[in-house]
Amino acid sequence: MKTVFSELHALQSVETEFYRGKWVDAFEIPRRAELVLDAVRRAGLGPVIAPGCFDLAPVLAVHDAGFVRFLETFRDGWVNEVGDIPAYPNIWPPRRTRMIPTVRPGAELGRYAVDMSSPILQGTWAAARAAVDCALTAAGLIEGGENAGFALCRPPGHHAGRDYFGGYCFLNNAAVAAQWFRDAGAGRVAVLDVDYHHGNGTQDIFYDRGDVLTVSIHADPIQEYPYYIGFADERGEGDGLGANLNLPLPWGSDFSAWGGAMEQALLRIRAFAPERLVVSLGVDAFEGDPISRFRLQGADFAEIGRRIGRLGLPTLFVMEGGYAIAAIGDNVASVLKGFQLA
Ligand code: 6XA
Ligand code: ZN
Repeated sequence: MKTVFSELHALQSVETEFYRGKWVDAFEIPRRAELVLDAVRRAGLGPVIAPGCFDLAPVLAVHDAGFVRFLETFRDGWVNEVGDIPAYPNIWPPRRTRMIPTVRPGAELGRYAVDMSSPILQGTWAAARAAVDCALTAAGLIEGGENAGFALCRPPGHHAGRDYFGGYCFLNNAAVAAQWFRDAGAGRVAVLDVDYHHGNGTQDIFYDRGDVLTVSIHADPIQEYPYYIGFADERGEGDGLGANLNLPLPWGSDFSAWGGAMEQALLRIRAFAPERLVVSLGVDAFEGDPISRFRLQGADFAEIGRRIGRLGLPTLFVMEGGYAIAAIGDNVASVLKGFQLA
């Protein structure tokens, strides 16, 4: 399987992040992607290629045009007003506001941000676009007949919704690719999100759609980010009723619980009979992850890959979270090798 990787990911880089009331060393750092790249090379997964350049049409097929324009143009106004510094929101519109546009970058930032974990930097837009390009390039390989591809996306994407960003995510790489598969002719597409955190943005984007099944195995939102969304009774709405499956698990869950949830996920995916599968591949369910509280072991990741491989579907893996620096590479490579050997 080919890996699609862009050096431009490194443009999204901060030293610190606000975590549990303090500024601490950042978890979502460029080194993560470099370590994953090293590991897939060491594992002999296949060639590593650079992404092609896509226009904004596939992004606009899942994201709000005003939001995309904001991400693209925000920095000019911000730098002009406050200088060339990372942009963190410090105000958010309350419920029931009329959302009337303002002329101030800081106010627009709060309109679209859901938290403080995704500062907009000078290079954020280029990095986020390159990540989407990686996802679309890997999707294109599958459209061209390959059975799988790995988009080594950074920044990640699954917390980005139609018109909001947060949780280190700006554009929803997996959702853009899933929609692109639909537009390329796939009748049904499934997204399986194995990241420790609920894929709230992906769920939200496809919530009223019956043609894209969204399935997520994640920490219970009553205890864990992104909170507020990701509960088991969220099943989709309208045409999408039944096409969203959430499998929340409590803190401390190991593979006996996680693997059981995965069986339910796979049953649902099989029943849906998609023509393409997109896997939001976070490896932060690992026991050693510094911001997560599941207990998956290294060997469990190979088993995850094998089980996905046994679906026998053309599969696009899209990188999401995972912050255990010493293990992120091996854990990602294990999933992909497990898939290949299934
Ligand atoms: C924000 C936590 C963001 C979670 C990032 C992640 N403090 N999402 O790994 O999958
Ligand atoms: Zn995560």
